[in-house]
Amino acid sequence: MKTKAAVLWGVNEKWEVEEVELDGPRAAEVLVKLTACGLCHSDHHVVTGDLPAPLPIVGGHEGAGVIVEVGPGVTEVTEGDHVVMSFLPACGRCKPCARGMSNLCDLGAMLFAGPQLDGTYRVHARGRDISQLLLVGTFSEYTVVPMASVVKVDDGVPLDKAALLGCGVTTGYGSVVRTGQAQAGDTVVVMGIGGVGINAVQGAKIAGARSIIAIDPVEFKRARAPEFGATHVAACVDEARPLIKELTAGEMANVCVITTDVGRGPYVAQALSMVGKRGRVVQAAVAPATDMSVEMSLFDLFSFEKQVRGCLFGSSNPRNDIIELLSLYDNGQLKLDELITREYALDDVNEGYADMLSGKNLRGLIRY
Ligand code: CXF
Ligand code: ZN
Repeated sequence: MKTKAAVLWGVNEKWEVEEVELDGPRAAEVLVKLTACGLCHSDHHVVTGDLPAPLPIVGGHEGAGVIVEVGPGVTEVTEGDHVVMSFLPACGRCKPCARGMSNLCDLGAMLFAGPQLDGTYRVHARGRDISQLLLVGTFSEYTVVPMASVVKVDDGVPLDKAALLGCGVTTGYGSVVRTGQAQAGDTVVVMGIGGVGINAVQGAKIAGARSIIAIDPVEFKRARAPEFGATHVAACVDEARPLIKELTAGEMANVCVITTDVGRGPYVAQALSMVGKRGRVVQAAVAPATDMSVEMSLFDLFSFEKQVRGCLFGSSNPRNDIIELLSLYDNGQLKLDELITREYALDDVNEGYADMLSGKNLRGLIRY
C-alpha cells in the first residue's frame, strides 16, 4: 500500500514528507493506522547524527493507533485493537524480559540495525529500502511493526494522549520512580525540562517527593514546571545548588535526573554536586554515541557512596508500566493533556522541530 511518511535521507537534512510504499505485515508483525505521534528530541538526535541510525529512515518512535491487519502467527493482538507503540520491543520471553527488565529486551539488539527483525524492509521509496526508527517509524500514517513493539490498551483510551506513553512520559516518570528509586519525602532535582524532564517532575510528585527542583534556562519551561509538581525552579545549577542546600539542611538531594536536550560530560559532575549521601544521579539524556568524556569526582563517589545510573526508557517494563501510567491518568494523578503544547500536521514536522529547539514546546504532537 501507499502511505505518507517523513523520511530523513541525510544527516543534518530536513525531514522529507513523501509518499512511500509500505509492505504488509509479515510473521509476528502488525499493520497500524496511527492516530497521533509525539515529536521527541531523540528523532532530532538522529538528524544531527548523535544517534547513529541507518539512513534513509522514517522517523518517529512515539505513537498510538489502531491495528488494521496482523501477520501470520500474531496471537496477542488482533485487528481493531488499540495500541501504544513501545519504542523498545518487549518480547516477554527473553531473559531480560523474564527478569523484569523488558526495556533491555534482547530484541532491542536490533534497535539501530535498519531492517525489521527478520532482516528485511517494509518501507521503500525512490527505489531504496527505508529503515524505520526503532522498528516503529511513527512519522507515517500507517506503519508495520513487530508485535513485540505494541502494547494493547482499552478501546476507551484517548490515543492522541496515550501516544506520549511510547517514550517521553514513561521515560521521564521511570527515570525518577524506577531508575532513581525516589521515595516519599525525598528531594528530587530534574536538570532540563523537556518532554522527558517534565515527566520526571510528575514522577517525583507521584512518588511523594517533598521538594522537587526543576532546572531549565528557558523561562517558559520554568513557568510550566510547577503545574506538574515542581516545588521550586532554577535557571541553572549554580542557582539551584544553594537552594537545595537550604531545603535539605545541607543533606542535598536524593535523586538528580539529567534530562537535558543532549547529555554532556560536565553535567554529570554538576548533578553529583547536587545529591547527598548515597544520592543517585540518573543519566536519561541521549549523549553523542562517540563521546567518551565524563566529568565526575571519584572522591565524591566513594566517600559519600554517590551513584551514577544509566536510564533507558525509565528502566520500565512497557507492558506493565504503560498500562499503569494510563490508570494514573484516569485517576487524575498523571497529566497528559497539559503536556501537548502544539499540534501539527505531518507536513509540518520540520516546523514542529524548530519549535522544540527554540524552547516553545513541552511536547509537540502530530495528529493524523
Ligand atoms: C532514546 C534512547 C536511546 C535510543 C533512542 C531513544 N530514548 C528516548 O527518546
Ligand atoms: Zn523518545
